[in-house]
Amino acid sequence: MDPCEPPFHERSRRFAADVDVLVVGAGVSGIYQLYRALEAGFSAQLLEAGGGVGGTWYWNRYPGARFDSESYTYAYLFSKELFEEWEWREHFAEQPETERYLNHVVDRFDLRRHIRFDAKVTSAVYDEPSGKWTVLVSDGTELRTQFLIAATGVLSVPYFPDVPGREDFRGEAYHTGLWPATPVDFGRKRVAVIGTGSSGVQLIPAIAGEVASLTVYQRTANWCTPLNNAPITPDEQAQLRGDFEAIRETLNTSAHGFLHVAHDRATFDDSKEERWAFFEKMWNSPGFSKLTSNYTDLMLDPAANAEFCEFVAEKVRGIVEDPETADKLIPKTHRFGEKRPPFVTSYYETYNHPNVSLVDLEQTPIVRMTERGIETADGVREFDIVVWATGFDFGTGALARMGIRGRDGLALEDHWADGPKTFLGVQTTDFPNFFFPGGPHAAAGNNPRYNGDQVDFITETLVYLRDHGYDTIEVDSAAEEKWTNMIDTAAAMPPSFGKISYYFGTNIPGKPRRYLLNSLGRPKLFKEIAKVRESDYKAFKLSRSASRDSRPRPATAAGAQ
Ligand code: NA7
Repeated sequence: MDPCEPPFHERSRRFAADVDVLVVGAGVSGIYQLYRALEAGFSAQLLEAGGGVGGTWYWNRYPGARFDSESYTYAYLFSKELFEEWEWREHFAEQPETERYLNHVVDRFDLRRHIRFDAKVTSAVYDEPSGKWTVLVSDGTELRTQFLIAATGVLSVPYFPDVPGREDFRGEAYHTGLWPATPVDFGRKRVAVIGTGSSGVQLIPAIAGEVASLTVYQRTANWCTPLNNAPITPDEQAQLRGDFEAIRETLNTSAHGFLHVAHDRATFDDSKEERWAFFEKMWNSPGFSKLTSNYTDLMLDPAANAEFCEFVAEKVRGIVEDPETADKLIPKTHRFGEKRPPFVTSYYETYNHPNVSLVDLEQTPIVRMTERGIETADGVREFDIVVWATGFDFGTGALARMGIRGRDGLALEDHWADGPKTFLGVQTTDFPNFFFPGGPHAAAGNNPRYNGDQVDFITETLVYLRDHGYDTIEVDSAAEEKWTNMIDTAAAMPPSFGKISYYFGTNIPGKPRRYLLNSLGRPKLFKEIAKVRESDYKAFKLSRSASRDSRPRPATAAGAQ
């Protein structure tokens, strides 16, 4: 069936709203949600704040930005034809290729006419009598929708640290997450990069060859390991096409959403010599396989993790010629995988360039920005360009800034003042008919895979409501409490990310320290979704708002454990 026919304005307005489904955000999840809603026969529209599709892959267009999940594992799997016709050039595609791909998808499935660009949602208010949402857009327009689906992403609100004098700097200043469409001219410029997370360490080697000087301001060293990117050969392309069904099956069922094969041995099953040989294999393996295919106890046994860290530290010392710089680049305060590990291409090698230097902010913290540069405890350095690679308000940042108001005008940001409360990372109490796939609490791993699971579940839920004559859905508070408690409890146990990671909101001053992923991951998500199905949505209150003779069903939390 063509998912886009007939267009939404020709459909029956079965919920007497402007649209049945309003999606916010044209990133990977939002595009998929739009596709699925249309395919299921709902009228749907998508609002996007940016001028084009892509979400993360629209805003993060800094030099060096690329996937660190394999391209074909990150891409959509809903269409065999799409999978077969799009040939990714590299195992880990660069941002322009991904942006092209997402534009291709939107045009291939005729979705563009359902998308409004430069349309930032400024408020979304639930209207209790009608059971619909009223959404205000930055251009002054107003829309009414039966179901509001915020696919606004977890890494979509860039974070600028509150450095005194930040606005005083007179040179060019950029954030990696808000990169301009016009290429930045780094040629022969004195450049500072602040931040050495995944974005900073991708950008740094990509511009080092162009600049007059590059000064990297590092607050915390990271355990960077090679991405090991390569072009996809014609033989590999043919194999990918041939293996589509098997690839889809693996990606749709695996815990982390990767194709990597898990190892079957623990660290100390092997002698040191065998371990080092295995770690060498890991060092040369693609992207996240250092986490997913490493020794089984890597994230469970600190002594095992320390072995891998020792191996990586040896590698850094072997690559970086200046021992003092090498030492600064080796993390001292956290283990591998305790923070989100970046995957790099020639990152450590960059510090061997004579025009590249590293400032360790642990030793010499930033005091302030001046008109001409950056002042640390060590004095002022002058720059033409400063790049803030300082991260994002992860997980809840966008949702908390959209002016979302649920029952009785309750602000989502107040409802979540102590951290998000969700069920399956898709709904929260007091916000009926509101969903947020790709937000907090879903799972962990290859992001589009588990966000796609949520989109599939939401679409299935909307169809269930339609088929059973309901038009209002709200998660039961007991189900939400159980899911949220499960997230918090599991987060305190290995192999969860550490409390120092931004997955706990730690990078944002004043943000509650609550886990924003789900460390029990996709297996738990799948299990609970199955329970919802089997129990006929017992974890939700379903009602008919048309006549407002709301008949909430008995509230139970059978869907949550
Ligand atoms: P990250 O991973 O949050 O990295 C942000 C970096 O900015 C990190 O090195 C921070 O140091 C640094 N930072 C933050 N605040 C400051 C201040 N005040 N001074 C100096 N340095 C600071 O964001 P990315 O954009 O790199 O990556 C985000 C995700 O995008 C990534 O995980 C992938 O999923 C894609 P810190 O470590 O906090 O000391």
